Amino acid sequence: MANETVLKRYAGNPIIVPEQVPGANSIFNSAVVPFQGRYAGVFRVDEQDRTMSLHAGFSDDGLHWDISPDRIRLACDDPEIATHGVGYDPRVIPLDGTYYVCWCNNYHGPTIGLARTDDFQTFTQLENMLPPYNRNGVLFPRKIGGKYALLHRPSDRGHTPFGDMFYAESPDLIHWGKQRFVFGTAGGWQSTKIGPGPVPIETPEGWLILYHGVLTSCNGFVYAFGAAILDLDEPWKVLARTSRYLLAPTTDYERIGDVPNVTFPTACLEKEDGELWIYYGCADTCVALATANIADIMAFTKENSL
Ligand code: M1P
Repeated sequence: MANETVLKRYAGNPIIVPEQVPGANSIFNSAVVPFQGRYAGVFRVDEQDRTMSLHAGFSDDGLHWDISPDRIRLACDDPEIATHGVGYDPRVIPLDGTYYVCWCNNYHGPTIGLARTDDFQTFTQLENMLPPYNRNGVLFPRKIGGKYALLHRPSDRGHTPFGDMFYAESPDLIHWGKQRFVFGTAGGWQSTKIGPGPVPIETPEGWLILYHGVLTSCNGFVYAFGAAILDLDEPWKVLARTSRYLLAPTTDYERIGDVPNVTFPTACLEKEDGELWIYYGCADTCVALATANIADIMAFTKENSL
């Protein structure tokens, strides 16, 4: 099965563009979830002063989004860690009857912040999950073995020419341990760094994850994405992982923008009959949608496993 037959780009791409928020330089790498019969999301909005901020938004159909012109103001009762909605690359995780937001926060350098919300109107900031430096983290959507579980990718302060994926777990979302290596770089499209993407999807055969893989060309990084299947009970054990990418920058909106040649998946919506809507940031400028069937991605991942 060819990757072009597994993932289909939505014909109306890009679905979210900077013009939707006054004062936005770009909107990309954003996270959406089903919410009260509609959809809600947390969006990465880089403002025209190039502050990176998080904005909330709502949609009836997952395609047309009403994104707040105002940055999310995180409530936080600890001034030592309060960061007031500055940050980027959010993931939103439905878990324990509420919604958690992980994002790249700033606490003496990039690290993984955590907040919760019940209504996407008010957000409470919690303890950062990891020490600096780290720019990609996503929680599993349920506890595993009675513990909260996290995929993340340690980094540096800069543009990080390396990166492997790790697992950690916690009894309380504050104290993290049981650090495990999940997987690292491989050849070609994933030779410089790899990192976690959307919330893992539970299937009978294992956790299906989409992850970004980066190569370094003579003109800089190229971000594509692939898939992997992780053990349900011990998710640091990799059951399969794509040797070929599922999607790489080929369209104008993926190739041309503030950072050219970036496709960066951050959210999925599970629709009827196993259909999956994959939201990905494009060229650090806009958001696009690709559709696929979960069974097809699973088959592709196993057929093309490293
Ligand atoms: O500009 C490309 C990407 O750079 C960062 O990714 P990384 O953490 O791999 O360095 C992020 O800002 C990402 O959003 C962006 O697409």
